[in-house]
Amino acid sequence: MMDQYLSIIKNNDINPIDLKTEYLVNPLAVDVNEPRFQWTLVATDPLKHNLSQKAYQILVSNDEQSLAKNVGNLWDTGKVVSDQTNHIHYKGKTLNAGQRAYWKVKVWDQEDKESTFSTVAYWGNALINWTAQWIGAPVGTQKNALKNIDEIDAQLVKSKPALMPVLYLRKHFTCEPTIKTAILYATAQGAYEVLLNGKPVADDRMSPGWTDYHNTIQYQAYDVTELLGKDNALGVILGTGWFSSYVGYRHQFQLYGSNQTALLELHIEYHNNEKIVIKSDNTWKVNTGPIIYSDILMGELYYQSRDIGQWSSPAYDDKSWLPVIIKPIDPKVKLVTERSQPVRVTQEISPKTRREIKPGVWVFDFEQNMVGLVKLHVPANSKSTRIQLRHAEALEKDGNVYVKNLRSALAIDTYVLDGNHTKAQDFEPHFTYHGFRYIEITGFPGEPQLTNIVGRVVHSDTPITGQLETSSPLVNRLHDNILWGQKSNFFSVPTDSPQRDERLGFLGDGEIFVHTASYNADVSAFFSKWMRDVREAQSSAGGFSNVAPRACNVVDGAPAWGDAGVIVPYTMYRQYGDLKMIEDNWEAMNKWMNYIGSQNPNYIWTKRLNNNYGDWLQVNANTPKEVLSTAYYGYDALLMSRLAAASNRTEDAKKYTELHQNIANAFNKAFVNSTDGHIKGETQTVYLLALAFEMLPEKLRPLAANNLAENIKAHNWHLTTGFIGVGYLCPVLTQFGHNDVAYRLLLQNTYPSWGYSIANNATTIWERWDGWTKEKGFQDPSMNSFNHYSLGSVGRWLFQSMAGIDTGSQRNEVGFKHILIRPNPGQGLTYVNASYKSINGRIDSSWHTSDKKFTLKINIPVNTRATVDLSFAGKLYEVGSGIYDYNNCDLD
Ligand code: RAM
Repeated sequence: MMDQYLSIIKNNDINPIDLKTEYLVNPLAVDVNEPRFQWTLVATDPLKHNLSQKAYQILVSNDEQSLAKNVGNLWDTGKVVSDQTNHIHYKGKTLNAGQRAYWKVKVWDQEDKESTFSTVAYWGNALINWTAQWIGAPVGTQKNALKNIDEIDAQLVKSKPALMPVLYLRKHFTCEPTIKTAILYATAQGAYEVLLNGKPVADDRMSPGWTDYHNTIQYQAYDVTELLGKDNALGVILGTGWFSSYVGYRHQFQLYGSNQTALLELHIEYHNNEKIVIKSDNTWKVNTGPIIYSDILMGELYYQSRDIGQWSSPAYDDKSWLPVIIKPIDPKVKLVTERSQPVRVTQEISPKTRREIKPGVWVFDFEQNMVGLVKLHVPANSKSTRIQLRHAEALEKDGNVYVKNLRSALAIDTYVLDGNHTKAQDFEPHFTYHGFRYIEITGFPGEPQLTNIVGRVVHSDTPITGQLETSSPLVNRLHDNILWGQKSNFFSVPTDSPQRDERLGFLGDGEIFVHTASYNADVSAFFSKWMRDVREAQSSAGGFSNVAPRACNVVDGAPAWGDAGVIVPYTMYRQYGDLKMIEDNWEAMNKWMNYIGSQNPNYIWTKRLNNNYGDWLQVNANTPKEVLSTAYYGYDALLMSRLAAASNRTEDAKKYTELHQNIANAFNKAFVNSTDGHIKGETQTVYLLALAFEMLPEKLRPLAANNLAENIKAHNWHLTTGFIGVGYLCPVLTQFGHNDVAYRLLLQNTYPSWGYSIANNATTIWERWDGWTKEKGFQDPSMNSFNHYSLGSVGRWLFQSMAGIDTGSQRNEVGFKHILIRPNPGQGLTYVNASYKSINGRIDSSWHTSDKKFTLKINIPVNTRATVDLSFAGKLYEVGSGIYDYNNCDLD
């Protein structure tokens, strides 16, 4: 039997793995029509070349048993001759609400040899008709729980009305022991965690995630089959979350409402196919407990004396609890399935050093700026005490934590212990998160040791896809810092900062970083979710917003900010081959184009500039705002023409190509010297945008590129770009013949440069080039985040141009189906090892140089082809899958 199995494996060349549905691994609730399937292929023998998929067969069944017998009772595609491995739409029988479907795939290789079937994947259909009711606490319950707290806490909650006790909701119920499946659907106006019989049903945090709760609320689905018994209790911990915490800046709170509520339906199916539903309704009970508040920006306050014991176990006596209040579902608010990976703890970091800076005040250093929370381990028999943790990104000169740049975010977690515990205990906050590298602890019983705390890294759990290592410690640290910036700020939405009061989904930051983000991690689902937020935030006139969800900063989007509405879908199409992205956003993108076009008939974008930020946070190099805005308008038109062509909108493709041309003509006339290619403003950014966005006639491009290089030289090989120009800096220099200048900037370590922050111990990307300087110390704390990803948008160049891993960007070459390997070695680096797990499989590219010779080793995934462009050595190859070596190519 075993031999036979092995011979099947050996007999064919490729096997499908990593099955996903709508970009996710086994999502339990999906509400798109015709969800899309994907897999990747691996070679049985990694040394073989030119392997591809000739055909596939997908089977979908409503139960695992049928599928095990190779019966697809919902869909059997039969053998489909196609090399497609992703974005394959389900076209089988319609699923019922909540129904689960199992699927697997087998493939035929280039010689028509058949693989075995893959392992089984599944997805659950959305819960279409909710019948539960929102449940919460009677008026006054939370206020009452604020009585009799310590004076210091009473003062705080008085001055900050959004600080509200967390609610505990519970329901006791019984069921038969013959359970086949049990799926819990849950959400909240607030943030929630569910326990079933005392055990958490999942490890996600801050669910249901951030959306514009006025219009759309995500719900989660959890398989709780294993947790159910005969006698059960469901328990919900319900905090304020984005719904009613302090959110954004200017002390804003309760943006969506002041009363937190939860909504749940537990669908249980017995083996005899009978179904019961336990749902949130007026039979539930509610109480407050030990968490006095848990606020996104302010932190958590915990009173152990108010512990309510095993409150979510079935046997718990809830006689003293209050009946809940109920609220019907508002049909105007859409309940949608969670579109992306949830926020989770992804890593734990121990502090590296500790110092007692004053008697009883300890500062711990994690040596890594991060996002998340601290778990505190308190030894047994500790006396009653009040332990306070303050979070900070930096230290003052005297060793105290520097918290001024947090603005009004307190970022303090406090545990008031009752001293009655003979066992050691762990504490961590629930519905808050902090951006920090340092912790200040006061009130710890005895001397806190390094082992008493651990940093837990929390963010949207997008799978890491990029690996990069080079001969330069500076570049390695830069890559790490960029990745940390991404992890720290991809928190349900792509935020600008994780530590101060703000943490908003700025579109400008998103558009400039999205390409880099897509190399570092699989952000296909994450940006699918965010584009829904972006569309929802679009004004009726067609203006994309400055931030999405549109909260706190409610104006329409500025140039380079609003344009994210076009640039993000384009980047998703380019990186993942996602045509649905185009369909989902086409109308909104068109509206945006008309929003600009209708008021700027001369093609120079001077009206509807909104908060025009220009090249935000540049270094003494003000890019004229109309040059920047018009260049972006031109770029939008260019991308729209490509998206139209990709989606067979021939007329639109023509229209937008013409529009791009008209804008470019107007741009040249208004801003460009047609003999020497000088551009109004004379900043690095004006050249970068004009070149990157194809605004200049061919003959002016080399001249403009020289002007750019001259400008950099005149700044003694330093950049002067802000958030916007920086994204195009290295890519444009490399593309237009100044790769050497790109490397000079990359490896620069005096101000302003990436290296300067690294020389000053940065472990994340700073918001400003001068966040801290030797001469001036900290920048103005009113806007000085040390964990912002925008200036890290050079990350894509590290993969795309330095390591040379890119997708062919012609039509049908998107999504790394046809790969472009085009490494650009440069002075100062002797080797680069990189890999990228694309939607079409993992690509490796490693090169090293010695004695003016260049050696490259690549691995091209099954079912793709690559152009290997070593133009600098006069070489060009077309290859299929497999490992290839190109040894000792001449560098000069
Ligand atoms: C600040 C931040 C943010 C940026 C806006 C314009 O709030 O730097 O990242 O997008 O300004």
